[in-house]
Amino acid sequence: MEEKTVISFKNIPPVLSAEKIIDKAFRKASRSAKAINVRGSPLRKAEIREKNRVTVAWQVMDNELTKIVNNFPRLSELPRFYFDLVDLLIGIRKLKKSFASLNWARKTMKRIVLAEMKKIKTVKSPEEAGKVRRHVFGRIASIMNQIDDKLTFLEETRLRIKEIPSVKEMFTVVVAGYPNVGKSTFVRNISSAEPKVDVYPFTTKEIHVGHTYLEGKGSIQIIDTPGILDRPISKRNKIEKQAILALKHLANSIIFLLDPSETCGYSLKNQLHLFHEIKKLFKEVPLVPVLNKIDLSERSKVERLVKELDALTTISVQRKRAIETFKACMSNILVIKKNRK
Ligand SMILES: Nc1nc2c(ncn2[C@@H]2O[C@H](COP(=O)(O)OP(=O)(O)OP(=O)(O)O)[C@@H](O)[C@H]2O)c(=O)[nH]1
Ligand SMILES: [Mg+2]
Repeated sequence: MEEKTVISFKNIPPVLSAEKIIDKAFRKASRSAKAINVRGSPLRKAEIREKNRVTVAWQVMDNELTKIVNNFPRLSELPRFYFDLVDLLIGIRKLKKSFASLNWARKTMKRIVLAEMKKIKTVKSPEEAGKVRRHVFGRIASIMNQIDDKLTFLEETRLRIKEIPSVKEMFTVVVAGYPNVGKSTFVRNISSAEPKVDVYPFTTKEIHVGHTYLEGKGSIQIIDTPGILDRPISKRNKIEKQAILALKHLANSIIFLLDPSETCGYSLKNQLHLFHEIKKLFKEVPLVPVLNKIDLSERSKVERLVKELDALTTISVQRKRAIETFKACMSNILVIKKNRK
């Protein structure tokens, strides 16, 4: 499969506040009007200057709003994983509404400016021309202020989605399991990813992407996910749901980590129940159970589990040799069943 980056949200330029856009527009308009050299009566000069000032201010605002909308990736063109992730983290409906408000502001400003421009042509004195211009400025600034909350929301969105890692279109292994079972430690050990590891559950709050090279298979992508609890989807929090999205949209193969020692703070019974649920939910994707924290687990319990799950792999992620052995046989364990978009 061709290796290509599907999407990146990292380079969206900052979204300015209404106040900053208004400021920029009015300053540019003032500079532009001063720079034009007009001949004729004082009334004619005022008319041309004020018209120029209105046009420039309006165009700067219109441009800024157009740029904001265009700088965000088109929601309808987002691959499913990103679409669902943005929906989960931000809300697609709210985003669409914000873009619609920006478009509304552009249309309304245009209508106001075109109508008021006609008035400037009919003024009887330079003062009157200035008055019309100030009136237009007031109205377009008010439109901008009406969408300020949308601009703030879009800037917050930009900062949030900037953190979403780029997932490549290549063979992908998603590492999942209960919280605190050692997923991130495992991913750190087998790939280039460096997710945080800590003693408490839900240390990992979003997905992390790493890569590793496997003999015979080449470069593959490894994804660390937040822990998932064994409970109905409606009860799951946003952190757990991100793991479900990675499993649903990205996994060519799933490594399901179990902690028989239960030092993660969750019973093996619950972990196994989740394992079977995930197996049912994603039946088309090969699911590989891996037993971790063997150093802390009772031997007989581990042996029983190996038989029950047909789990070929038992590891203790801190023992480097076990990890090397695991990597060596990973190609055989991770059967490619299908490629995903
Ligand atoms: N003794 C022992 N400790 C381990 C092993 N694997 C992980 N740990 C420890 O278990 C704790 C949790 O490890 P993480 O890698 O953060 O677990 P996680 O599954 O990513 O946790 P969440 O991100 O919270 O879901 C850390 O203190 C690790 O050092 C292991 O094989 N043996
Ligand atoms: Mg983790």
